[in-house]
Amino acid sequence: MLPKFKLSKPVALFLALVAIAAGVTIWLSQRSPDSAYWPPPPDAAGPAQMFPNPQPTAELRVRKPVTALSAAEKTALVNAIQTLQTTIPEGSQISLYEQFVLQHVLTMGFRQRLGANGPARGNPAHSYPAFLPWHRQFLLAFEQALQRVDPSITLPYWDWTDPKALSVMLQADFLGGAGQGTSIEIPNHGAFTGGAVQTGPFANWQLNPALHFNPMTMAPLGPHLLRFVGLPPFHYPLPQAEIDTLFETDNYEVFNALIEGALVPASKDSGKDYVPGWALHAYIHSVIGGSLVDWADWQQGIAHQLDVLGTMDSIPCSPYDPIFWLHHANVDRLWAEWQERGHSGSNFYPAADKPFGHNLTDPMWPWDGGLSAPGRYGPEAEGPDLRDWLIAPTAVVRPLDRLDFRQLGYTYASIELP
Ligand SMILES: [Cu+2]
Repeated sequence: MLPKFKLSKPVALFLALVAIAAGVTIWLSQRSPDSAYWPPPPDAAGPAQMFPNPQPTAELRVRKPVTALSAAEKTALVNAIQTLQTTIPEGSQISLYEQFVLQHVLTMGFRQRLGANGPARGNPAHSYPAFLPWHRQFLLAFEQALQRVDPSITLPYWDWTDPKALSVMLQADFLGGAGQGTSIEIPNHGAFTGGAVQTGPFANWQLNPALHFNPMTMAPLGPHLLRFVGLPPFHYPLPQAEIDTLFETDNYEVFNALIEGALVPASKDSGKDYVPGWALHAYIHSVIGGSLVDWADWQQGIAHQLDVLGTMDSIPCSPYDPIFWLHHANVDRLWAEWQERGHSGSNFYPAADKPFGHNLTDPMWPWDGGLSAPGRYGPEAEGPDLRDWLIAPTAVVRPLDRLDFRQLGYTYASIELP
């Protein structure tokens, strides 16, 4: 039999308050800091569903800076590139790697006088709004081709402001050295050297002459990968301040033109916001490829190209140099960062009134299901018709489909994970 206690009213009240306080403390200690999910919904089956934390980035591949690659990662990337370059698919005249070069070359074939067919207008990949989504798709398709060789591969990116990144890429055990064997006289600057890449894994590539030419003269650039690294006026690295100007605009078309490099911020006294220029993406193509400029014009701030020297300086043929992919991964990264800073989604892409192929829901050649076809474009009129070599991709891709990079399964190391 239990003994009987008789509590006075104040003591009973005190004990009741202590009990409530203890209960509240225990309850508070057990609940998630994310109170939006408390209490659990009635149909929640267990703790996993009570505090959903999907971590959408957990399974994303992370594209890293080139300086962060291990020796094994560099070797895997080089080996996969070599496999694409030495594999000639059934029914193709050229390698898997060269199919990518060919797609890029044929984007130049949409000038009306060349006999293009279909609704596509302008260059599907350059000089217009689809520059960014077109190259995002191009890189993704290339990365997927590499992954079919080696599933561990993720494309690295070249941060143009990192002084170490260029020398890391140009090692003989990675992407090979700067070119050698050709002396170039630069007015007021003296003699510089460039030419065929003679060290590293791509030194004995035999480039297809129909896919390696000077787009200003249409003359062949020869059978070797050509580099003319750091020839004046193209200095490396780029100042961070130049990158910062990209993030000052909220306008997609301005951002796209700035990063492509055909537009630069104007000087304060000019009365304009932006003027034609040669910067960022276009400039870096010339840091590797070299380019002869008119010096008198250059000193006036006028970009006037006199001649193309190396592979990366030939915009149509530039994907032949494997550095292209690391360079364009950085273009894509900077767009991704701009999107992250309040410019994500289709409100930040033109919906209409652009040349066909550049509006939000226009299919982008060559991922347009055969809607458009380029005209004849290539180094020699009597040479092969490059259109006959193309194995057209079957996917249909619009700018809208390439705005959300995470949906494509990747992110960048420089983008803070949410
Ligand atoms: Cu391009």
